[in-house]
Amino acid sequence: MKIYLDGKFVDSADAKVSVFDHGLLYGDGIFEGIRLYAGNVFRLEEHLERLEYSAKAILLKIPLTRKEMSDAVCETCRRNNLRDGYIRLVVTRGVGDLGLSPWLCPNPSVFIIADKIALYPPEHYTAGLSIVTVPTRRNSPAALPPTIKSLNYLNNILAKIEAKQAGALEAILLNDQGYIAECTGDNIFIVHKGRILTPAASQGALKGITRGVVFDIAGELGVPINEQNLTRYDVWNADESFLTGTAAEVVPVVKLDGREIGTGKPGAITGRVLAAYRQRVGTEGTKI
Ligand code: PXG
Repeated sequence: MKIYLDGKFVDSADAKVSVFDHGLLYGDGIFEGIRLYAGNVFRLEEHLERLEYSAKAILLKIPLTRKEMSDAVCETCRRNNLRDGYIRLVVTRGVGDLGLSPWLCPNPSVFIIADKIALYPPEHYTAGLSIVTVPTRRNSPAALPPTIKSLNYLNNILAKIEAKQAGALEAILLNDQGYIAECTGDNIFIVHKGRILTPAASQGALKGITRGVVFDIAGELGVPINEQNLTRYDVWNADESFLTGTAAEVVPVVKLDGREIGTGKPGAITGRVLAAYRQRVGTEGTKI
């Protein structure tokens, strides 16, 4: 496998970053997880825009222009003869002496991994997920804005551990006010009386690219969609629920905290959204 690392393509065995990289020492950096479908990178411009917004928020200067970054992503896919896969784009603060200050690091580091994707088992989509609410709260936007896709994922990892310990594959994290924020690596939606509802990003969610596509799809399908504060009670009493993310795409949720959602089977609107999503990923995108 060939990895893009600071302007060069190197073998994965040689794709190494320093122990002095502040991305490793302090989680000081940002990333994107992107999908390649049939030789087309899905929503590449939106991912690169979000990367730039994350960089701005942490005062990190990405050493590549948008066009150079886009070319580097496509070239990494081509060098690996990849047609379908997963692209991990990371920008770290770079190498610097010990100490929190980003000014210790003159050169941010950029690397891009393009690999095969381990797809979720099909039964997740046919049977739906059973998930739980976990005690760990989502980072407060006033402390570490969840809209920054940063290398600090410990908040999400703690929630993932709690989900696993409770025998579930995924966790809902509440925000510091007790409203639903998101899951560990996915946004959450419910369907109630024919409307699709999801928490606003200001409630502690990442502005997911897949989430944005669901807004487009809902418009196209003529299903009303709104951002709204949601509680666990709202999910328990929803007709349907689903999660969205680059890796998971659109996955039905059929149980939360031991309460069946709707019929306890993946819902009809969820099915239509998933079908429309799969149609889009097969036809849109930036040709590598
Ligand atoms: N919330 C969080 C906290 C995420 O990390 C999403 C929502 C969904 O966003 P997108 O833009 O993907 O619709 C994410 C996405 C990985 C991986 O390798 C993580 C994500 C996406 C792809 C891969 O862990 N997180």
